[in-house]
Amino acid sequence: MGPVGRHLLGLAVAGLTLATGGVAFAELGQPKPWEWTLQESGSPVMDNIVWFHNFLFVLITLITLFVLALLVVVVVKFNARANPVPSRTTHNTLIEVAWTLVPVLILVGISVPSFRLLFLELDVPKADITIKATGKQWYWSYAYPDNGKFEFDSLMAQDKQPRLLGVDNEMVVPVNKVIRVQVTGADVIHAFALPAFGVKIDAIPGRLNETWFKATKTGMFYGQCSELCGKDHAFMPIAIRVVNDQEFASWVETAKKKFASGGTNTYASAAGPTQ
Ligand SMILES: [Cu+2]
Repeated sequence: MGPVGRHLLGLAVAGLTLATGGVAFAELGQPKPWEWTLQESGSPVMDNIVWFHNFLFVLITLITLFVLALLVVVVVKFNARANPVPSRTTHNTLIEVAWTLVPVLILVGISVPSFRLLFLELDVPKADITIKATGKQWYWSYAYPDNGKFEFDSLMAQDKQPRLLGVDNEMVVPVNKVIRVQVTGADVIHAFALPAFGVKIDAIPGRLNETWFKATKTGMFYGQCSELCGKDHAFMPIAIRVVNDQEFASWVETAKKKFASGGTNTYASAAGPTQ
């Protein structure tokens, strides 16, 4: 076998390994090897984002094909050989009205679902549970103000899979409940992002941003800090475990005890140093 053949064989083996690896690790709520689509949706907001993405994709494809067709017509019909005496036309009212009106109508057609989606993301519906997520250099803290006022830190765990996404303490939420997430930063600007829920919002010191999600499937969902925040920005993943109501209730009981001493901030400082 020549060097080219060996090269091709190597590529085939690598491809096969990646393909089987992809199948082995193909799980919900996390990126997959060679993924070229959006992550599978796990919330109503993400369903809408996927729809909007597909809608725009069809639209831009049609527009691009239309412009390409016009270009081809110009190249074929109006080149110097085919059309030696060019027209000296400079104005055409009908065409000018059309090429102004049609793009306006297309943009209005885009803006309607676009604004609907923006409001869906940022108008928080009546929440079942509120969780406060605080971005810190370089980890997240999650507080549960209406479930026993505990707070805990969530740090990347080197020994956990998926690599760079597993954490020691996951955020735990019940399935099919509206979770309001209040997001802030303790030191610099971070961003709380979870692709499968269609959530991405800045965590800004001194400001409380709000977003929400309703997980429609149980399982693990992963995201990452999405605002460059310092040297370990790449190592502060967001891991959310979606469970059923009973599991959530029993987790809350365990968490109340486990995290009684608190995370690093919210309640500790509010309660004073004696607590
Ligand atoms: Cu960051």
